[in-house]
Amino acid sequence: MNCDGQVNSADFLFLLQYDDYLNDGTTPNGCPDLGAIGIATAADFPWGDINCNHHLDAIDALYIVAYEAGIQMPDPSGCPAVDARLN
Ligand SMILES: [Ca+2]
Repeated sequence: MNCDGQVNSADFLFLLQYDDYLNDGTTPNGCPDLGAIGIATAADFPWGDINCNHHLDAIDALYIVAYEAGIQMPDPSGCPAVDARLN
């Protein structure tokens, strides 16, 4: 999500802080900012919307920490995998 090529606690914390208004979703190094539309292959899902429900919230952060822990979360159809490379 922060375009460092890894799905890890940095992504989890960034999303959780965004959900708590502790950051504005601006990412480093030209990476799409949280909420940017038209980045993911699935149409109209905002960047960071891990579970493709059109909302950025703590549930998306949960998907990241679950991925790290090897826990399978519900996989909505048409939603890219947590670790999918999108561009
Ligand atoms: Ca979501």
